[in-house]
Amino acid sequence: MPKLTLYVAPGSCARVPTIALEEIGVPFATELVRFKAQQHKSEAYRALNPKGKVPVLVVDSTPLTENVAILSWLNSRFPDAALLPPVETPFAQAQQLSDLAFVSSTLHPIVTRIRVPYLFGSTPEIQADVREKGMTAMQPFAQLLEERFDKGRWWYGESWSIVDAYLYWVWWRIVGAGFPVECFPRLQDFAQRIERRPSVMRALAREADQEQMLNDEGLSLNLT
Ligand SMILES: N[C@@H](CCC(=O)N[C@@H](CS)C(=O)NCC(=O)O)C(=O)O
Repeated sequence: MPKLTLYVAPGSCARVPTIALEEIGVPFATELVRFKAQQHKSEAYRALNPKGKVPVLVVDSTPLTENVAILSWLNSRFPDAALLPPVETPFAQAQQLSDLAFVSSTLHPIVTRIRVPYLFGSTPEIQADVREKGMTAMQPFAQLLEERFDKGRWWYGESWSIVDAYLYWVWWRIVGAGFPVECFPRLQDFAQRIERRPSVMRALAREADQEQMLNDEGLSLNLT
């Protein structure tokens, strides 16, 4: 069994591989990255991930970055956990990669504009505009998800997958920013349903502990 260490920050997208690891049930350690102390920009952290972001999964002593890569590797290394529904062909595998990439490359950057608009503009006016444009850009995708969850419980119908975990994190981040939840009842149901999944509950409990640790150190960012 490889030694697994996941670098995390509470409220961040590191929640997704945390859920994946909880779902697999393999032993793993977490390392808390203190954003407020700029730990992710330190030389030591950049040696692990030159992009200065979480998550990083260290497998034995080798780091793997990017959610899509981490989730894909976990899925192929631990097939019994069925993080993605089993597929027969390379094309079907590419379709699953497309689904993960949709969340990572299309939705996640919109979340960033909504939640951290100061990365994209230096005046309050520009930041408000970036945030507003992010909210507008998210609308058709939320509608797409609403329709998808009208047809099935999860992204792949009856089969829960790690795509759901990633979508859940996106939803949780935008709801915390005032996205109009009331327009998307299926998505709300979906979020409540996934929050009852034991792996998700364990991942959220880990985050609560990490948040407590940051609070005690005066380094909480209070991400909701
Ligand atoms: N494409 C990367 C995105 C990672 C990312 O944006 N991580 C955020 C947290 S959700 C981060 O580390 N932000 C800190 C920063 O940019 O300063 C992935 O999927 O792993």
